[in-house]
Amino acid sequence: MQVSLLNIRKDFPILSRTVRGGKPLIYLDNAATTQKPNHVVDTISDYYRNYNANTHRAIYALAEEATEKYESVRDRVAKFLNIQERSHIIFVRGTTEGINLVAYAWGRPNITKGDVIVTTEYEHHSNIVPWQLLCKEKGATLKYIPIDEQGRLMLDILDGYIAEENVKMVTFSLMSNVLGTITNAHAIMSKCRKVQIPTLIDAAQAVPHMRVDVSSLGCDFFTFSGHKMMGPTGIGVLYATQRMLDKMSPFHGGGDMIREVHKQESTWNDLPHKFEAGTPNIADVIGLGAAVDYLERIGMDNIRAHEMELTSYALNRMRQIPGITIYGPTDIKERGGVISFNFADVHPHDVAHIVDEEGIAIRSGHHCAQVLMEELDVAATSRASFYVYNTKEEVDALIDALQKVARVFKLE
Ligand code: 7TS
Repeated sequence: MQVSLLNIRKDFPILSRTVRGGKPLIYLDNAATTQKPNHVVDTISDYYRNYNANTHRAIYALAEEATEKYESVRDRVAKFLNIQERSHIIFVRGTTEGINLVAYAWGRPNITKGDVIVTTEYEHHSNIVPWQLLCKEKGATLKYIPIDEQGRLMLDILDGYIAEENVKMVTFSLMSNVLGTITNAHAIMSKCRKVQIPTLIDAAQAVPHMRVDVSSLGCDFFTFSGHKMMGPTGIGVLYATQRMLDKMSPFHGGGDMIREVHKQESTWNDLPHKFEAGTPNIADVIGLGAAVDYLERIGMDNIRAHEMELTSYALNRMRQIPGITIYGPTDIKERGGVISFNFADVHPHDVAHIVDEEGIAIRSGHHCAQVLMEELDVAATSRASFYVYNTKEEVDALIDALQKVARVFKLE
């Protein structure tokens, strides 16, 4: 890797702290949220300290500066993801709000009784529950693309759904937050494009870890969260195409999203403001811009290369541990830096607890993917997830801790 890992780690003071009586923190829960570099934290505090003002309203200097900085993030996000039209980028609270916005503002006017919405068995709850709510209200049906034994989508099933002709939306995550599977998005997109089915991509786990080109994907909706890519919490992005935006009603009503308001009716502001009601999350949009700049400086291809190296090293070592079951694809090219695993009958919380005693943060639970847990026939898994600031030495420490789990529970 060309980028110096040591230099990157220096940008994250939290990575030098200790926990549990002096153990160096080893943070391996990056699929839940990532740590923030100084550049992001400083950029946010610079806004509050030096040019705090509301956006899009006043003409004084401070307000102009805040508006300009806020709007410049739209341009940087557009460039980062190769999106042609900046006004198609809507700032939302995160992936969850992005999907809910689509299910509400697009779904309610466009879905009717008998329609079918297709999602996948490895979705996060945020790409299942909003569609369940919509289907229940409209009398539509939610169908699932199943996974094979390596946790990859069985796309021939999608062909069968599409052949039935009433599919009105296909939605999927670009990378599973549990299995790490990278979805073959181009294959899904080409199936859907042929018959003009709208598509939504949940890119919460993909945008932080690899180069993503939204124009080449050609999806109708695309959403992700800032906090999983070194940015602040409470901010994310929803991108939508013009053909979808034309068919959408407002999501929230209030200030900034209107052109004119009269006693009985109102007209709507231009895009994207029509979908950004109220005072936006100005500081965190600006913080997201700083995260994009930081990631671009490291280079998305370098991040992906580092995570592939780390994940393949971790997988090879983990496979030697007695009693372990590892989920997801075996080919490193088909997976990101997320490894879910179980130890025979040991509860994942016990695993996470033993690992935590060594200062290592991993997650245990259903990971907001209970449909997937049912398919795997488990209640929960343990999960380690990496980012560009993690090291081989940290993986070694994880392996030592997992070997301790095997010893404690006398696994062969
Ligand atoms: N989609 C995927 C694929 C996710 O992994 C997550 C969060 C979300 C959507 C929701 O994102 P939010 O920012 O709106 O909350 N995933 C996880 C996780 O794996 N552990 O904690 C949160």
